[in-house]
Amino acid sequence: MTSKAKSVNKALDEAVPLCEPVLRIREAMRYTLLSGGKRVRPMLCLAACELVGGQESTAMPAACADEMIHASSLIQDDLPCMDDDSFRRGKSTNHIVFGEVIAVLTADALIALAVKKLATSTSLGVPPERVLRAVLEMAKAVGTEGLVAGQEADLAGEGMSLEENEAGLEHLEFIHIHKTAALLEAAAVIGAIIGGGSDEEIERLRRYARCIGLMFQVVDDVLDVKKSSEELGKTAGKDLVAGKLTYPRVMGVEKSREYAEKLNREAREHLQGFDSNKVSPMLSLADYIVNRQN
Ligand code: GRG
Repeated sequence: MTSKAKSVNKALDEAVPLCEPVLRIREAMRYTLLSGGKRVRPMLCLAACELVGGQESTAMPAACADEMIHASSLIQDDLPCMDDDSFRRGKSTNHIVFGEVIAVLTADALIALAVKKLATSTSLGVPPERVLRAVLEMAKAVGTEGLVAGQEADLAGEGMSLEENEAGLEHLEFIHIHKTAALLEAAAVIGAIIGGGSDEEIERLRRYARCIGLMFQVVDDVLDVKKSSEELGKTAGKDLVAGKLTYPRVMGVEKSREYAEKLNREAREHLQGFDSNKVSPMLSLADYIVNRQN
């Protein structure tokens, strides 16, 4: 995983060179794209490609595209009209450093670059029909069947008390299947498509990734509670104040942890049938997500 993350960082660095003319927008793209991050989505994409028999290098443009979409979504999520966050990954957010106009354009440019990057997979010998299928998966994960729908639902439920939000758990699952799991799912599915996986292999990986996508968010919510209680006394945690719908709020911290473990078990079940030696990076990735501390 460490070596995969290093290769991804190098490829991302090369994807947005600071060439002449040095545009502010390119600096802003690099600022978010290269400001740390665990690189979970690209790792998932590369590992899925290898699992179905493809080469890591063939999936690298697709892996970068996944991270570019992720970076775009983070910039937008942090804007004053959305979550209004000033810090991410221990640094000032994009709009704080570059201003709102550049931040919005940066998010746009990252989406365009992601599509361009994915399309360049053909120059590495990936058949055009696989690339087209991958582009469709990506578009589905970003738009009204994915991130955008999840974000709308999330913002609509903000500030509601649990009593006001009757849909509770159902609403929460809708948000995170769209807002978080959709891109993780697309990353794995795109990797498997690029690697030449069969329809059955692609669908098994889709189900695995959906489980770990949801698990990712349950763990995120539990970590937020931990962070909030550590910070309490200095400033109350944002989620507690804004009354954001989270798994610990709906089912409590202990039940949330158990749910994450259940999703990890389910994710593993979907991998049965793959070569047991080749599947270990996927299992490690799931364990990493469930046990992560940041
Ligand atoms: C059109 C791209 C696009 C987006 C519009 C703004 C928006 C709709 C969606 C927001 C989606 C969002 C920010 C979801 C949160 C997902 C999440 C769990 C982020 C944290 O991911 P990590 O932990 O972050 O992988 P790092 O920093 O490690 O990369």
